Amino acid sequence: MDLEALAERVKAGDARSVSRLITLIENQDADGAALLKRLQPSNSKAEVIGITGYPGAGKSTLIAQLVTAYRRQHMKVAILAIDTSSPVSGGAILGDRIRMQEHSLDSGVFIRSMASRGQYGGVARATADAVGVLKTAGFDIIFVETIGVGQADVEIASIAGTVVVVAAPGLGDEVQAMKAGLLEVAHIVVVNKADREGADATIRDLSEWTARVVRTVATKGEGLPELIQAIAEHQRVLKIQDQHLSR
Ligand SMILES: Nc1nc2c(ncn2[C@@H]2O[C@H](COP(=O)(O)OP(=O)(O)OP(=O)(O)O)[C@@H](O)[C@H]2O)c(=O)[nH]1
Ligand SMILES: [Mg+2]
Repeated sequence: MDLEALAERVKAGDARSVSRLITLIENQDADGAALLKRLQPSNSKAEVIGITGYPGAGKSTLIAQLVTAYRRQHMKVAILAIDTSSPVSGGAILGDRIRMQEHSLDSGVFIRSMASRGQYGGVARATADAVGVLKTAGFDIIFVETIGVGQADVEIASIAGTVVVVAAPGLGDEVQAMKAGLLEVAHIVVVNKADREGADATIRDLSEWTARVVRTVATKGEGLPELIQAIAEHQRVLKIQDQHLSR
């Protein structure tokens, strides 16, 4: 394999090469590791946004909407879906699928799913490395979609600058479980499916636990401007913190 050539194509943002390198990393290939080392460090200013929450809460649908908004600002967007059953295109209603199909033809959008394969510590490692590759490839916004169960809660916090936890009404026990894990790492909590019964109660409940709760109906785009603003505000805080640290 011509590692030098692959490195150059990754740096140029070539999607197939980016995908190839991520596969090498996933397979814990020695060439992949060597290439990764060669590509670091990057002076990327990418915003890494973790979108996590229970299966079916609407994470992919929300991401599809966010991608549309960021593309309007001409940002290059990448999506890594880790162990989700519906990596962005799947599981969504027809309307979402059509919207994501648009994205899949858009060279400014890179979509990739990754399996954690249940390896202890493997999710964090491979995901962090894949994010590194995407930064090198020049993406401005990198979404990491994970199911927020078990260890993934903590791992997403080490990878993403902004962690968005997605809840939905009617989860009951699952919302209780979230309080113990996910909410501790959340910067923004989204109550999606606000068109469903019980949304107000879920919002009230979660508001007691966290400062920033955003109400959305992802399928209709409701609450999306508020979510985009909340993400931008948090990213601004991160950048100010970084400046202080680098002084
Ligand atoms: N009523 C309603 N349905 C929604 C809303 N957002 C998403 N859905 C639907 O909920 C289902 C699951 O949405 P996804 O976006 O695939 O959810 P997800 O969290 O990515 O699911 P996994 O990746 O499997 O964990 C789809 O059928 C969506 O159309 C919403 O705001 N209201
Ligand atoms: Mg999904």
